[in-house]
Amino acid sequence: MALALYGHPFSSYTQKALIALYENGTPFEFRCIGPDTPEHSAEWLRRWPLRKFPLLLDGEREFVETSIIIEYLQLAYPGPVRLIPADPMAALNVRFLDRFFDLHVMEAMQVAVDSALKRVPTKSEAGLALASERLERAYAWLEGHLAGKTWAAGADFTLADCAAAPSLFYADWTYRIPETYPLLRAYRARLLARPSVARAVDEARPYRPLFPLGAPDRD
Ligand SMILES: N[C@@H](CCC(=O)N[C@@H](CS)C(=O)NCC(=O)O)C(=O)O
Repeated sequence: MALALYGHPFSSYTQKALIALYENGTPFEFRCIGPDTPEHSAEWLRRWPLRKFPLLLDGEREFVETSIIIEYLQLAYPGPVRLIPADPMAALNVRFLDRFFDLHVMEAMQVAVDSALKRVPTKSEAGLALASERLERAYAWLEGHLAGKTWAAGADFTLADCAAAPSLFYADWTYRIPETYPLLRAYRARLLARPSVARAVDEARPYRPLFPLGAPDRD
């Protein structure tokens, strides 16, 4: 098998890449980075000493950064679901939305997680407050943006939705999407019902106790 993905099922960015692979039924081997498979951790770190996963391996060629991984999949392993539109202006919009979810949803949520794990010199309560403030701004923008859309960029499921699914999943656990944002809540529910996303969420289910803020008893 040519493709291998190094990552962890509970990791939001690993899920982003998994969703893209599942969308097109692209064959690959999953190499879990964890205590039971030190050989995978060693190989991942040898190939990417910056210590961020996932990492995609295609033969001897490696790719990191999930947006780049998904761009590569679209180029080298295109399938029925076109994750980056062919039209350059439509593609630009998808790339913008992908950045929005990574930078303003995933990273905002990460502030709370990092403070809870004591990875940054911010107390847990302050980290959660800061994350909630940033997420509230992102949610408000998304509520306006999603009017009349099925998926993040419109009618088609794209790279932006691969980024949206795990970021909104964990963001909602961190700072629940208020009922005043019904379009955003419905979009998150639509993502969860999508088979590629449902599969990634199911595979991560056994690891929920790892969520540093305490996982709620719901998806
Ligand atoms: N921008 C990167 C972010 C990757 C990332 O932050 N991955 C997390 C796992 S979800 C990670 O490697 N965390 C390990 C660490 O920060 O030590 C991407 O899109 O791939």
